Formats: sequence, structure tokens, C-alpha cells
Amino acid sequence: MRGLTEQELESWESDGFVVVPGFADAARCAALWDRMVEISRNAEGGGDVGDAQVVLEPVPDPAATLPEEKVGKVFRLHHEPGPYADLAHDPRLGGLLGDLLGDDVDCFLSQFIFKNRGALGQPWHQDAWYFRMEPGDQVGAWLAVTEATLDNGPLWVLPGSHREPVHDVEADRRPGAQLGYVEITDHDTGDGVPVLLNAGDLLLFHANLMHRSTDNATDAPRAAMVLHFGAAGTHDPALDPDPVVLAGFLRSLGLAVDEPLTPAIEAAVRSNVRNRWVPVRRAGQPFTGAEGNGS
Ligand SMILES: O=C(O)CCC(=O)C(=O)O
Repeated sequence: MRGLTEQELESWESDGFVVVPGFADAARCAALWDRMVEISRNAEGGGDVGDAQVVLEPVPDPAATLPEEKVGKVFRLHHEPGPYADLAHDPRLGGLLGDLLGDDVDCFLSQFIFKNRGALGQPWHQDAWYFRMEPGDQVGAWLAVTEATLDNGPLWVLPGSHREPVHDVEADRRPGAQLGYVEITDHDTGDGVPVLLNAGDLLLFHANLMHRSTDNATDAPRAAMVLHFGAAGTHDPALDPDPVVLAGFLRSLGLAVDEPLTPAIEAAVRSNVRNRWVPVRRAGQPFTGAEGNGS
């Protein structure tokens, strides 16, 4: 279980991200891809997708025919047995995360991103804007399932911006943008750099790091598996049992909700929440049990 090298820790401190080349082999990338194709086809055919939440591209490529060519992102994957849970529990990943988050780490969010031909990228944002957790130092793990090139819509990061507070945002109003996309417009992102990766390379990044992705201008998908991790015991407002806290969280995201929340809205929000806290590391060792902190 290797941790981060001194050099990697230094670049984490100064830049807010680190790239681990060759983290996953071709067989693991194929397993992540194949299961996602199966989930996409089951979703279109009315089959079983477990707890996965499949989000279609708002404006799919007109030439898209296969179910997986119409899917944008799929959430809620890491808490059910399969290749996504295997990745979340990988002791090598736990070793890297231990240096950033300590001995007790949970995975709370997962998404597979197809970024099919013509799909729009996501504007400059900080993941911490969406999370609103306490403490607020979560770590994203972005695994390139296919290569990420300048043309197919790689992630771009703004080195050092992890030291910024959480910035205000504006809604992304581009036709074809995914619901919930927002954009930071009050900060200069001109020094952003693309993170060009081979399939199997892993990017770890701080939740406050400003990042975006560009559009996929190629004919092939640019796929990535993204997991988010936090220290065990983190307060997650999206799961807070108190409806007043939940309402405050929703309002902080710019949603106009009644105070108090109506039971129907509260039930709808709670059934759609994407976060599932699953321990992956305890007392500095890999953890394979099932229950999370659920806070
Ligand atoms: O991979 C992408 O295209 C965007 C991912 C991203 O920005 C995120 O997961 O926060």
C-alpha cells in the first residue's frame, strides 16, 4: 500500500492535485466500462440497474443509437458489489488517500462519465460548492477509463486554487448542459492547465480546486470514473435528518424551497440524494465492511 511520495505531497500542497500514472490496468478499465454498458442497456430496456442513477445527455448526439451513447453520467455505484466498489476499496487507493485524509476514510459519491461524442464539458467549478460538508477537505479521484486528450474534453485544473474559499457561481444556461452545472465567474481562470491522461492514470484533487472540462470534439467517448472521499465522521448536509438543515443546504445551492420543506419535496430530495457513505479505510487499514457514517 504505497502512500504519496514526498514530491507528490509537495505538489498536492502547492497545486491541490496530483497525477498517479498507470494506477489501473487495461483489465480494470475494461471492467469499469463493460459494467457501465450493461447498466446503460438495462436502464433503456427497463432492466435492473440496482441503486444506480442514470442521467441521460440532455441533447444526445443525433447519430447516437446504442443506449450507452445517450447516457451522460451514472451515479451511486460504489456501494454495491462490482468493479466500482472494488475500485473504491482498492488498498493502493486507500494508501494514497490516507496521506490526505487520515486513517479513517469513507467514499461518499461515485459517478461514471461517458462524455460521448459532442457532449458538453462542465464549466469552472469547485466540488466543495456542491458538497457544503464540514470539514470541507474532500478528495476527488478521477480515473481515466479512456485516454483524456486535448480534443476529447479532458479535465482542466487551476493550480493553487484549492486555497480559495468556496466561490459564488452562476447557473450554466447553455442548451445541452447537464442540470445542476454552475460556473465560477468571479475568479481569473486564465492559468488553468489541461490534465492529459492515458487510460488508467489517476488524478487526485482537492474539493476546493477550481476545475472544468471541455467539450468532446472527437468521435469516441472520453470516459472517466470519479469517486469522492472524505474523512469518516464528516457532516454531510444532504443526509442530515433535520429538514431545516436540509432546506438550508438546498437554498445554499440556489434552490427556492419553502420553509418548512413540504413533505413531498423532502421525500423527493431524500430519495434522489446521491451520497452513500461507505468506509474504505479504518485505523490506517483497508476496510471492507458495509456501513457508513450516514451523518
Ligand atoms: O469529467 C468531466 O468531464 C467533469 C468532471 C467534473 O468536473 C467533476 O466531476 O467535478
